[in-house]
Amino acid sequence: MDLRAIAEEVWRHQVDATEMQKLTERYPGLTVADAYEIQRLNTDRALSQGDVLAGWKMGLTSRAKQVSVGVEEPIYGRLFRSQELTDGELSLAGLIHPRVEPELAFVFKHRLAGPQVTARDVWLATECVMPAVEIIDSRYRDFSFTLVDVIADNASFARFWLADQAYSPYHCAWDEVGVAVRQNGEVKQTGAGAAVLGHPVRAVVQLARMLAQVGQAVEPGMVVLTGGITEAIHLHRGDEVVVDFDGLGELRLNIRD
Ligand code: 0L1
Ligand code: MG
Repeated sequence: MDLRAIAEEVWRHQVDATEMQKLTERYPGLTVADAYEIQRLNTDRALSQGDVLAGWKMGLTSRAKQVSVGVEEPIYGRLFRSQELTDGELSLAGLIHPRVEPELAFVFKHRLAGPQVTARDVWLATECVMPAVEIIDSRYRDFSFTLVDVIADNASFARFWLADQAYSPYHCAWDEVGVAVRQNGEVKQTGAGAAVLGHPVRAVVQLARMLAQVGQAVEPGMVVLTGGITEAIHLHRGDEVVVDFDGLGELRLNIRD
C-alpha cells in the first residue's frame, strides 16, 4: 500500500474541506500503525509549508465515544498553530460539518516523555491548565469512520481555542469541574472533567506513553487537549455557543460564514 498516496488524498480533503469515503472501505488492510504513519506524513507536509506543531490532542477519551467507535483505548492527533483560534469568531470556511466540544488543556513547561510516565510526572511538567474548546470535523462522509480511518484523519481535529485565563495545575480538582454547553441560549450538554478517563490527567499520562512508543514526546510550550468533557454538538451558521466552565469562566463562540 502506498501510504504517501493515501496521505496525499487525506490532505486534499482536509485542505479542500470535502467529504471522502472511508479509507478502510478501499484499503481494508490498513492498520492502526499505518494510520498513524499517514497522520505523521501529513504533519511533515504541514511543517514543510511553514505550520508549527502546537501540541497534541487526545480523542475517544469518554466511554461513550469509545463504544460508538468500538474501541477500548483513546487515540491521539496533532494540533497546528494555523488552526488555533485567537477569539470566538469561528468561520465555517474550510469546515465540512463541524462540532464543538469542551475540553481542559494542559500547557507544558518541561518535556514529558517515556513509557513509564505517571500522573506525578505530568503535574511536575505542567505550567498551567486552561479551559478550552475543540472544533472537530471529520473528513468522512456523515462523520462515519472506523478507528483506523479517524486516526489517519488526525483524530478529526479542526480548530482549537484556549481561554484567556490560565490556572495553576493545583487550582482545583479537575475531575470535578462542571461544564455546561449552551447553544443559542439552550443548555445542550453538561458534564464534568471526570468524563475524561476518570480524570483529565490520565489522558496526558496515556498520551505520553503512546508517544513514547513512536519516539515522540510532549515538548515544553506544547498544549495538550485532554478530550471532550461532553458529547460534541453540531455547529450552524449564526449559532452562538457558550461553554461555561464552573467557576473558571466561559468561552463564547459565534459561528459565521
Ligand atoms: O476529540 C475527539 O474525541 C474526537 C476524536 C475522533 C472521534 C470523533 O470525531 O468524534
Ligand atoms: Mg476532542
